[in-house]
Amino acid sequence: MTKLRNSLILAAAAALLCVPMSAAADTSVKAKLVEQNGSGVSGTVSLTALDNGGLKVVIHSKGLVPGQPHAQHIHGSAHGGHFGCPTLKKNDTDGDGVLTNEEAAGEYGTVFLALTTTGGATPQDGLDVKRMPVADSQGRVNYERTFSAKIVPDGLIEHLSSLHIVQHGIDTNKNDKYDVEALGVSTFAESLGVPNIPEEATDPASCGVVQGAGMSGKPRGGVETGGAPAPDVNAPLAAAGAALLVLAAVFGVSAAALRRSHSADDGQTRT
Ligand SMILES: [Cu+2]
Repeated sequence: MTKLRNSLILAAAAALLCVPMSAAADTSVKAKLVEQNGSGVSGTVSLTALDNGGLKVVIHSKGLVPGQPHAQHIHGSAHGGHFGCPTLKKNDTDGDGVLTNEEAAGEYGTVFLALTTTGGATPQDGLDVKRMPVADSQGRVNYERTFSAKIVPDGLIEHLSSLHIVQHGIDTNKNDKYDVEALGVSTFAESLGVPNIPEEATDPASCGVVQGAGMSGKPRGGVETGGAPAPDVNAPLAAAGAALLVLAAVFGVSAAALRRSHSADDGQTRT
């Protein structure tokens, strides 16, 4: 009896503190974006679960590649798996000093919600760079969108405190664009049958873990984080194929140029 009453009191207290165990009131969590791949990107994210089932996402970030689209996603899992942000030390499995999307995905998990500017927001929309924010001439992205309850995937609100946000797109050779001369082609895109996408376009540029009130008492690098990725990690990759075609179309404008530089550059291309 006492136990039951205690949990009721805890539940009430949690509700008052806006811990996301109830959808009865707007709940806000924040994340701080930190650079990946030495991109110099930083920023803040706030995620607000609205009482109508929607989700408001606000991102302010800087240090991105000016004038370039940056694919951005909420990563995480409907099972509440605690994926975290990758590090070079832990996740650069080929030791080349650059974290590819494949190397990082084991850490940050699947695309849960694609942070597009309009339209759909499924993993399939995840690389549709035409609907991703473009950094301004100073490399800033200020993004705000409220996703309706219909768009927000099942399980996301429930796991609001164990999500993270990833922005993609880096410029390692500092020429203000994504090009294959820098890191070669994206093997991630290639594995989905889409050649000639610069790896720079898909490599992670920033990552931020939600600092949710509901997680404050728990260690962030729990058992789930340290373990193997959940079996569904690779499932959305196939689904991302369609979006990658869009990505290819966007970069297809200069496909001839890409091919030229690629073949001229074979000695330096990463393998
Ligand atoms: Cu992502």
